[in-house]
Amino acid sequence: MKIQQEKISDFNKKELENHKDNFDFLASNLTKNGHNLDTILSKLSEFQVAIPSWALGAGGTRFGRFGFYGEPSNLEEKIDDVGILHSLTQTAGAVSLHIPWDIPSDYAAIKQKADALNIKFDAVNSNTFQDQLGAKESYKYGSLSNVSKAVREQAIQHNLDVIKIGDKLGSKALTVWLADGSCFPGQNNFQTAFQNTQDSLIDIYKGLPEDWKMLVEYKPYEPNFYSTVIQDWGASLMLANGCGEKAYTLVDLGHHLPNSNIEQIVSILQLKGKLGGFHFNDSKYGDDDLTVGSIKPYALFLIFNELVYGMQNNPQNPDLAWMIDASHNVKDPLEDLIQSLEAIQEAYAKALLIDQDALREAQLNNDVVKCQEILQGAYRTDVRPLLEKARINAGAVINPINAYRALGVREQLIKERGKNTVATGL
Ligand code: PSV
Ligand code: MN
Repeated sequence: MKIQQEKISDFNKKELENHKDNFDFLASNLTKNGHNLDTILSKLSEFQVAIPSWALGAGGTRFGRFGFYGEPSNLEEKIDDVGILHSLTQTAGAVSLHIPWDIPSDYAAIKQKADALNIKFDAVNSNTFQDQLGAKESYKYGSLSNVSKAVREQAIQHNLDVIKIGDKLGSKALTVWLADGSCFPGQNNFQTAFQNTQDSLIDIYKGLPEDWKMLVEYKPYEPNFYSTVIQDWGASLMLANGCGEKAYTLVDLGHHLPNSNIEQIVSILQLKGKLGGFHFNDSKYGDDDLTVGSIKPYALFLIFNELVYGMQNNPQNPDLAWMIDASHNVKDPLEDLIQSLEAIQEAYAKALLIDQDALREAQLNNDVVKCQEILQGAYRTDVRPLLEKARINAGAVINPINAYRALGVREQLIKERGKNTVATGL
């Protein structure tokens, strides 16, 4: 299914008047306060977030999976779904593939499809957390960290193969997330596991094309529940530094112990030029992979405050690979992703409203109250009309969820694909 541009224009006509009233009110307030709306609007339009190929079907939990009708059953259909999201929002101009869930059978055809929908291939993700049918070695006791050289070699080779696949599609980064760790004290020698991981990552790093990055993702627990080899940003940064300048740390919002100060982690990594990628989601307890901004929108805003500061003040840090990493059991996955995209844009827009000079001055004067007023003033601004305007400018719809429902996208997908399709992924 492809959403025609005229359907978007028709839909916008109905909501334009309402949008205009809200936008004019906000625009006049922001302009009075010295904001340059054109700059903010163009930053919002430029901000593109990759959709992970595994979030387009219903996610499961270890207690079961409730499928969603009309799920994409192959890579072509997944790209179509990203195309739908991108037409409605114009903020989802990339897809992030997970290998081997999404190995293209026809590279030229997949590339052509993605090009036609204006979708780029962002970081490719390797998978050494599941055994593949027919694989010689098992990852039950780890992959890059395994005590067995044969297992490590298989996992290294998989990552090198993933790079080759990504290269054919135009990706420029490999994301490595390891489930490696231990479930019980004494099961692993921490130092051996870490050193094996470092050595394996170096071997993968040697296979990176010149213009590629390697992104090392950390996570404190799950599926291992006593220790994880790359448990936090410190471990990730050490491993990245041990590989070289093309290796970076990747922050996934759900991969922190409760109450971790993620904005501080993000800030310091940017200072050191070592923040390479970012996975968005939200959580109440652990790596819950809920819709971005659904639980802790203020925390997301504070993180964006640091990201914006870094983008403006840390030229030593490269452009980041942005991706949504969420998937769950109860919502229509496309509606969920639309909500996540909106929450990301909203947090970004609010962060762009922070008067950085005034904040700096208040910090230098130790005016703690003023600092809080500045941050919360920006956070309390209802920026939704700005997001709508950015979407109109980019040729997207004013209200993507309304449009998705009014256009009967899911119904159409069910008609085309049937009720019993299952997307590859978790
Ligand atoms: C692991 O929890 C993770 O965050 C990694 O990024 C994986 O690639 C992704 O989720 C899907 O399993
Ligand atoms: Mn992740």
